[in-house]
Amino acid sequence: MTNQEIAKFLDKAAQDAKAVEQVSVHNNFSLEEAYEIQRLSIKEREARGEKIVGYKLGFTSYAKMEQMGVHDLIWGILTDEMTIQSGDEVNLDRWIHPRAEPEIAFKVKKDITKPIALAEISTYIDEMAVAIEIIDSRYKNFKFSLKDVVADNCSSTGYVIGKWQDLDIENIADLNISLKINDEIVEKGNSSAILDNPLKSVIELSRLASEAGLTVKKGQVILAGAATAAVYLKNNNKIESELENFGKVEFSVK
Ligand code: OOG
Ligand code: MG
Repeated sequence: MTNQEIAKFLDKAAQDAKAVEQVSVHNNFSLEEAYEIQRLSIKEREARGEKIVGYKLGFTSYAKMEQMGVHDLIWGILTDEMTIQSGDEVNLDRWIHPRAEPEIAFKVKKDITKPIALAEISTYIDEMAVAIEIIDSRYKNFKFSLKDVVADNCSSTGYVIGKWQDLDIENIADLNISLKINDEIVEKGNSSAILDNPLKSVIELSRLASEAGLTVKKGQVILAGAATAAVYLKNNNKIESELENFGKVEFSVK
């Protein structure tokens, strides 16, 4: 398949909620091309009217790297179609084998057009919130190589964001975060697990986006990557994430 064909193939797998074979098994493509495939798959979404609303980083914590067996930082694109409102109930059938993970979200205050340094973060980021990311690999058994997961837009499929609050630079690198399913804690971690400081995810994104010639725009959202492993969702689950000092966010599945 050409890169364009692979992009359409993965886009269709997502739309049909049907797992497919890892595309790298029968197709030879580089990591750079995997990102091109990712962008082409987003173009399919844009052609259907979806809008890019932000970016996500993946494998920014050891817990996630170990769970999935991929040890390189990755980045993907979020569209408005993936947004789930806080408190919503959604149907589990829209996904293949969804997992949830607790995340920290940042809001972009000023266009990021170049690699930025941690010291200038407050120029570019002014708000943060607790979030939940729903990931749903399009690959059978949720198994993939680095190139496969990148081509598949890093398993992106949904996210829920809590109340936006002022960025707390002072404490951001030491906040407890947890994931609860039906009121029971299933994952517990600390924000330090995310690259020692989740703001470093923004720094990494600024570098990667600028290498790719992309601007991370004012108002867009950045998910820093999960601090803990992800958990499979089942029917009638209420999923809640709590971030120390920043409250909770929840949604549920039928
Ligand atoms: C890939 C996405 C990783 C994170 O927060 O580390 C990710 C996956 O685990 O399927 O979103
Ligand atoms: Mg994630």
